[in-house]
Amino acid sequence: MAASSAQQAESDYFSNEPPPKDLQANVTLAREFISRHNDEGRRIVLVTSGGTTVPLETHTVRYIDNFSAGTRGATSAEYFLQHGYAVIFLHRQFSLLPYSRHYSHNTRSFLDYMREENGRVVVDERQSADMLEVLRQYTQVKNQGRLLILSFVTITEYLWDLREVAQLMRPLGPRAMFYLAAAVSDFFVPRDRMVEHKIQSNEEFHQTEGGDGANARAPAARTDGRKLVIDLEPVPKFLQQLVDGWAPEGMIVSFKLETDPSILVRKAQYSLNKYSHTLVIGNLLLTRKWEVVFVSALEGEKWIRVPQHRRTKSFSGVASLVGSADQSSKDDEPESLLEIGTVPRGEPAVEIESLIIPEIEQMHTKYIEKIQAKAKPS
Ligand code: 9Z3
Repeated sequence: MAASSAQQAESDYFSNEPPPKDLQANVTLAREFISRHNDEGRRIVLVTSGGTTVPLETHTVRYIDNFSAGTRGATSAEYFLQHGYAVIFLHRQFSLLPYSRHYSHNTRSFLDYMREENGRVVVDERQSADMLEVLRQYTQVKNQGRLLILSFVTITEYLWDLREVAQLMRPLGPRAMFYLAAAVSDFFVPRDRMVEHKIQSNEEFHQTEGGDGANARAPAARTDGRKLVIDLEPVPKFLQQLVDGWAPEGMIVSFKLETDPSILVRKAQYSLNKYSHTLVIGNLLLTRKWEVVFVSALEGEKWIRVPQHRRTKSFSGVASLVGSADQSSKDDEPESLLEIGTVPRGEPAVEIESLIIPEIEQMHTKYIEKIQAKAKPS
């Protein structure tokens, strides 16, 4: 898309879609966080995580959602923190969080990690060593003020937050990184095509009007007889604006999710060519926990895989802060694909993010050197 039409799409979108209520509070927190870490010369990564919703009504009862539980984002954030980054964690409200993800298991309550002893709550001995390790890392990060947690729910909230935070990160130049792991909706209901009240299934109570009275366009989600008809519009492609306008010197890592293996690399390559950013990480829905493909101008196509015998779902150790490789409550893989219990004793399971983040850190170092070299007068 030409720069001017991307700009036009941006200005149309943000003038039609109202900002989230907590935008100013988020901006205030982010501004302080960014300026403190910038003064200390630290690298900052914005990690986006979890899925965006697409509300169908202004007073939202129904919405469209996606599968993402935020495992990739929350796990990656921990490894970035381990590598010294300051992390802004922009996540879907109630999706997984760094550190606490180890204890928000889909089949286990956090209360299962505790027991009563002489009228007091204590951590079960079998969990204690692992939990101490997680707690130490969490406490250190917290004391150093290196993790800022912000949240969104809808696609519009996500885009407003992304734009504001990216613009605040501009002064960091190449020390800023964007790691866009959130599963972002490609389609949405524009505000002027959204019905105000709950869509009625009972024909006797059908609404007759759309959003803005006489000038209203046909509502995007409406009933037609007894059917619910939803016709969504495309979300403008904001990667272009991020690359060119919001934080042009930052390193940008986007994710491409597919379900058809035969098109994954092509789609990742297409995205890289289109937006000319640093890296696209391709992953498939069913194998995303143990293989991804890096597609970049620097290194072409490069697969990263967890070795077969180090993949597991059930491992709960934290020797390398691994936790369970899958804590998603919305996951959809058949269990058999996850090779439960295949990790032999003494060989802790490996989370793929523990392989991804060091690679990206190295790319970031090269990226910073390249931008700094360009900026030096010859
Ligand atoms: C990803 O591909 C993430 O890796 C996952 C992580 C969403 C698969 P989980 O939360 O899953 O760990 O269960 N994110 C996709 C980001 C996205 O929506 N990309 C757009 C696309 O694929 C382009 S920017 O078209």
